[in-house]
Amino acid sequence: MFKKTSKFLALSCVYVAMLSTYSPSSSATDNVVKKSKKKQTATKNQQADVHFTQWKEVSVFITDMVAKHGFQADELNAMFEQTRYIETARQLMRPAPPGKPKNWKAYRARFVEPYRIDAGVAFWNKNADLLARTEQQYGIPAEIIVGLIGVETIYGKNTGSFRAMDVLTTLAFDYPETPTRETRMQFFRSELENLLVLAKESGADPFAFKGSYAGAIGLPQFMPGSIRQYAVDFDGDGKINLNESAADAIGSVANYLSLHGWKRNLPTVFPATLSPSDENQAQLKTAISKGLRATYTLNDLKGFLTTPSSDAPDGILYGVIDLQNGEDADEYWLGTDNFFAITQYNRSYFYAMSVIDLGRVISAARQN
Ligand SMILES: [Ca+2]
Repeated sequence: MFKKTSKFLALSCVYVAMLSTYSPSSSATDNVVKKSKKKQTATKNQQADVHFTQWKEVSVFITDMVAKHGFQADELNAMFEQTRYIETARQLMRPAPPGKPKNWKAYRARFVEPYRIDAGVAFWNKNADLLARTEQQYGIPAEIIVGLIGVETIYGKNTGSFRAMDVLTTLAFDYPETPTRETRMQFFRSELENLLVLAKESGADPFAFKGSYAGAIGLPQFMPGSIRQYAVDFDGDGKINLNESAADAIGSVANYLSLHGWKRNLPTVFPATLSPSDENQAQLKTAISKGLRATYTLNDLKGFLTTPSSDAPDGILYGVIDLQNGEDADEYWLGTDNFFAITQYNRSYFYAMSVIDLGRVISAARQN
């Protein structure tokens, strides 16, 4: 996994979610994907006249894969001969034009809404035993897993129907002209490599992996590299299937969070209040620039940022979360290591807060 500490990325919303496929998930942009589905048909999606096997960089890649992983060159050539160029994937990777100021309330409303809440209650009820077992084994509360899979794909209703092989190849060798083009192509080449190795290791057809325009696969939208590193066969059928097995998706999300710093029995966030003054603004700026990490004790923050919540424990570290609300005042929270574990899934405060809020609301709805 790549790690970025840019404050700009940390304070992200839709725009940044589109850019940040360094995390396993690249799908919090589901509105964008939906839009593209409406506009694009299968035939418009591809350029039939593109033959990847004629591209020099693809030949080099094939040679590398043969040397590194023992693939047969003719087998890979045959695969890339069948691989389609996906113009949509390329278009969706272009940076969005500068828009309105970031707005947490507007972002939240897209995810914490009746359709997703109802689907979440149904998913939780259907998988209640499994979620309880997961909580016991990994220490991740059911509401976090339910919130996360809901934000990602509405419990599998919105996983994307692109062949990962097609979109990863397109983005690995023809990423749009952006300042980060080289890094991004490296990233997608590495994910393409992971997809090929994953398919080989699991005896699967690489074209069978379906997902988002960025190659994120299944209910939890894992990139192929994350599947290899973090996914688990939680239903014990001998295969990892993130597209069809809710159990595998649930177990894999739990395993991912657990290996990214999740701590059992630790809450995620506490509301915070900023005492307004210029000096506090400066301190706040410094605190936010620490990136997606918890580095402050409550005592360090005393004087400029306080939490009215009496159950915020002493003796642990917090990070400062600043949620911009368009023209309205920013909202502040203190995040624990568990909040930042969620940002390892998708590097966005808005994303992590949506996961937490959706899970919380679904949990409350189940009680009624
Ligand atoms: Ca399985």
